Amino acid sequence: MHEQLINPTINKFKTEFKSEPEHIFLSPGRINIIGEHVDYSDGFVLPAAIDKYICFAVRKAPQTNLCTIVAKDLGEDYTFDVTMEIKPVQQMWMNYILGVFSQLQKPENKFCGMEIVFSSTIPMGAGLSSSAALECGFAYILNELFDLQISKKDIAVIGQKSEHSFVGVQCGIMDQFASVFGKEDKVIMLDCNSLEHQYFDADLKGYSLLLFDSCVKHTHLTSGYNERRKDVENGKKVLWKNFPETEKFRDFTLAMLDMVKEEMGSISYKRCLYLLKEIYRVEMAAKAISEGDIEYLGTLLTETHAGLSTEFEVSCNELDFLVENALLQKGVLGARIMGGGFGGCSINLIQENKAEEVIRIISEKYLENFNIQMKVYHVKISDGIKEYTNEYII
Ligand code: GAF
Repeated sequence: MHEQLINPTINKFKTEFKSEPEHIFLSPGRINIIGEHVDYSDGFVLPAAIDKYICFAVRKAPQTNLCTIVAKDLGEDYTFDVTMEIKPVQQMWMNYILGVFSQLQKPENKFCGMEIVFSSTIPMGAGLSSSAALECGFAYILNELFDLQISKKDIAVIGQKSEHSFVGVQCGIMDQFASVFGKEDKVIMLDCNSLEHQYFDADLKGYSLLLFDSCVKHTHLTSGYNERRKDVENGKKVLWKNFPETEKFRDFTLAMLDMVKEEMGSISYKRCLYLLKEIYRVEMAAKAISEGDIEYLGTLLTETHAGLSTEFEVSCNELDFLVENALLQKGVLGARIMGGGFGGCSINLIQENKAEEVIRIISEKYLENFNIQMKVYHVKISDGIKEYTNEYII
């Protein structure tokens, strides 16, 4: 990590600002074992932070009101005045940051200038939540540098709101929560309604979770993510109109859903059907992990893929191909598209000693069919955002 990420970020800081950074922060991406699209529907999710990070090298610049942010990997930078009104800008990456700053720009928070360089090992557009790592990383930095006393939960919520208001993606809370609350070797079982959560040991008993990147890039602003959310909101309206006593979306039953099928229309019906089944699957998956029933966990992952592909309709040919072919291989217990969909990675539950063979076969087939070289990520479940305090090795 030093060679690849931390040292180059520090070196860039030195050349840009002719000084040493005062702090280094690491903000991780995430995987999600199961529970897709249910984070905006009172569902449960099972994500975990991973050892792919955005690294921020940071220095306060008290002599000025200017905050300069250098996006090393993009070769771009942006400067804003911390005392001026903040509005969305053309550079999309900067909106994740400005959306956070605008929420914290209050009379009681006294900011000064800052110098920041960031660089990342989280592939962009691969469904590993580089955007949540950026938003929450920046909120975390402000909290530390200016002693804002924001709770970890609020850091996640501020990150999510930044996406809603400055980026235009109506995302749920899962990605931000995982980036902030991740714990080494633990999976988070998060209730997206109350934000109560518990940690599970990520012991997969000789199996591992491998990510196959389809290299089909997507962004939730244009992918159909917001549209799916609208379909779901329409469905919810009909459900609550007919069953006003129901407290949470997850309390609706499939029988109730069937009773309002006509009124809801086929699209919203399919979306809600997927969601109610997925919420149940997550509870079953948490039970399977805690009981060590890895085979059943695999079955649930594969069922999720079928739901995402046919009911929620967020897959694509490339991902269906990766999943279907992975499932044909010995040692693969389950596979599915991971994250919001429309591209990005599949997550595969594979027997550790069969992994190399599966990778070889799937890579070859994928290249042959789509002329795309699939990428493979072996990820380790890791801690959430933190300041990196080891002595910097340059
Ligand atoms: C994206 C969103 F940002 C999350 O909130 C979540 O809805 C996910 O897609 C699908 O589970 O990553």
